[in-house]
Amino acid sequence: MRRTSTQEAPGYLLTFEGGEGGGKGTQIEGLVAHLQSLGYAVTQTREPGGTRIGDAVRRILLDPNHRGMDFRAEVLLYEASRAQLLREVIHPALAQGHVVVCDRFSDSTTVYQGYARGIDLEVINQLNTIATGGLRPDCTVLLDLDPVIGLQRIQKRARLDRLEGEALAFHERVRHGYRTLAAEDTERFLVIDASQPPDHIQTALRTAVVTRLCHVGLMPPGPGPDPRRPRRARPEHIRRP
Ligand code: ATM
Repeated sequence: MRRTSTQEAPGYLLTFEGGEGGGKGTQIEGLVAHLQSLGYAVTQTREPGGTRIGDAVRRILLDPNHRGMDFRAEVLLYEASRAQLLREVIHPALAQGHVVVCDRFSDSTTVYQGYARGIDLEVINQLNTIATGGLRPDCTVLLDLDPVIGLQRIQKRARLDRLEGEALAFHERVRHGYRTLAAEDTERFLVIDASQPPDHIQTALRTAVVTRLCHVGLMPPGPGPDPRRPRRARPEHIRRP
């Protein structure tokens, strides 16, 4: 049985969310490889960024020299990157029936600019709707972690970006925001305790995601072609097994 959500396209939008140091990148890489090995056509992307224009916006947003950025400028830049990503990557991939795995989406704006910065949540909802045209993820994985642990993990990095350098209280509000959203929409959110060992998380994630895909009628298509066989080049953001 296919889902009856607002989306008409045959694909599936899976987003990843969470605060700093939760291991999103590692978990996404492992899950994408697994889904591809099962024969799913997967498009992997991220926010902010994922397009040439979006990557340029990302550099502006995360530059630690831009500490004086106005909150309204910040939120509009995130939405600008999102609108471009939908047009260039997400809509075309969903139309082709891909599983789109996106590292962050509109929930990040609700949480970082809404809950953490304090911009009115109704305004954020309106801006999100303008950028997404109302498209909502089919499933959102929340890697939930105490920010004290998350920030300890990222302190080892040589240079922190503009948002990573925010005070602990900011990151506490981020966590509270995510947990609130997840509690309000238990059907969409898959909350995972990110303090567990990464391989435990990956095992649970694979099972939960494939179960959800099957639930909407997207059964594993079967192993993909032999990876050693030469294939026609595809645009970088469109990955198929
Ligand atoms: P990653 O670190 O996950 O690549 O995300 C970049 C930062 O952008 C992240 N910050 N920290 N710390 C979260 C932030 N962000 C927002 O504040 N609002 C948004 O809408 C998005 C997509 C990301």
